Amino acid sequence: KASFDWQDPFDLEAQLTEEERMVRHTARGYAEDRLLPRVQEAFRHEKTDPSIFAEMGELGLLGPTVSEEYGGAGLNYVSYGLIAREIERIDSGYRSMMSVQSSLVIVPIYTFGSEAQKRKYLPPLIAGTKIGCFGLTEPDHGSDPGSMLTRAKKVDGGYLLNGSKTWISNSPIADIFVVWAKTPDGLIRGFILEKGWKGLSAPAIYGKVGLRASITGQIVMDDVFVPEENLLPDVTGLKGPFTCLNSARFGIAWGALGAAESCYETARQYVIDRKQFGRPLAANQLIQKKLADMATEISLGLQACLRLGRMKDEGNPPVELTSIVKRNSCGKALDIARAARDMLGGNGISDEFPVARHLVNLEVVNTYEGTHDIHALILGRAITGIAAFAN
Ligand code: TGC
Ligand code: FAD
Repeated sequence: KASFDWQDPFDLEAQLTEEERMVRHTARGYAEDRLLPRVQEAFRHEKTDPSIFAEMGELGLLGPTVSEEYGGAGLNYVSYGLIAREIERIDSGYRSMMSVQSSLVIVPIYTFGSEAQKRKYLPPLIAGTKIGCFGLTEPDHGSDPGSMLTRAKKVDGGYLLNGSKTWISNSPIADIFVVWAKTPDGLIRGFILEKGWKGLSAPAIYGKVGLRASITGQIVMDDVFVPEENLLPDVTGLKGPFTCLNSARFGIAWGALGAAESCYETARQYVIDRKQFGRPLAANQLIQKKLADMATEISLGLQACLRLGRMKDEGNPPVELTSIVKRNSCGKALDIARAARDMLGGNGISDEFPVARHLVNLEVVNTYEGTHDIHALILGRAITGIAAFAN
């Protein structure tokens, strides 16, 4: 009889290529050796270490799908997902820093930028010597970015940008800002702004109860002049930001399950070691059911992520598949983190164990890049042909 591997029931490892296994190995080594030792302090004191970007860049973990011509590693989407899973196994905040840089800043410049923009901005972003952020959400427009108020007025030689973006990962430490704004014809366009430009500021938002290792802020634009050459030339409309989100949401789907794996493994070891009523907690049926549910959801979820990754590497799958995996992974990971927290009893509240940190992080991950319910509505529209969120 074949033996059951509680960490990898469907043998995901065997479904990876040699190159993908090497990428996963590199990402896991970095995450365990360099990120794990500093996460507790970073989370406790809400401190983001910007040197993480250059460390990741050196290992080829940023913008991994970009071609070598611009400094990328030319890897496939499955590799990108595997990186996200390993980084988020340590902390969602670190994955957030990585995925904003890779999917939300590098992807739009690579996909919609001019040749000059690609040559200027991609190499330092991929090396991690420059940090990027992505401004779509506004104080009054989150789930409905199409109603954004940020405006780009045409002036001689470029545009004047006015407006504010909020809840922007990396913005207080960013060198490069990809900002989405409406031009007078009502079309959404993408602009590349640089730190230090007149009228541009990025104050931090403190006091987050989750994702504390990743800094978040606003982007405030007061008559910021953006030269014509910093307009992304090759896209108009919401297709621009949503194309970036397709990539980032795919990474989150893998990443959230990495956090869930950390919770599952921690809870399993804890209930084997901890004795109550004279025997290990793991001997109780209620405890075993929780572990069985965790193993089931993680392994099924990873298979779906892998399938979507293969589809993305082969072509252009329907965007709704990304909603399925983003929503499923985040919702299930959150349930798993809650159950793991409970199984650790009082110790589950301590940050000596990672589960409570994963739990509050996953509350954020379940909300950003399209909330759990917004992804249900995207799917509902595709299933029924009726948009529940339309006016
Ligand atoms: P809708 O009518 O659906 O679409 C408008 C236009 O966009 C096109 N489109 C897409 N294109 C590519 N990929 C996709 N996934 C696309 N979805 C839509 C669509 O074809 C259409 O094009 P056209 O040419 O016909 O105009 O637009 P809507 O306004 O009705 O959309 C509603 C909804 C709910 C789908 C959408 O607005 C939505 O997804 N809302 C969620 C907002 C969101 O995800 N924000 C994320 C902000 S960034 C972030 O959170 C980063 S956190 C990162 C981190 O720290 O890790
Ligand atoms: P709202 O849109 O106000 O939604 C509130 C609630 O109402 C949700 O439960 C939602 O599901 C529900 N809801 C909304 N509309 C409907 C509807 N039609 N039907 C039923 N229910 C509905 N944004 C960026 O642009 N860049 C970033 O880098 C970034 N990083 C972030 C980092 C953090 C830590 C956080 C917390 C957020 C970040 N965001 C970022 C913003 C994030 O994408 C938004 O918070 C998210 O899209 C939800 O928008 P909202 O907060 O305005 O909530």
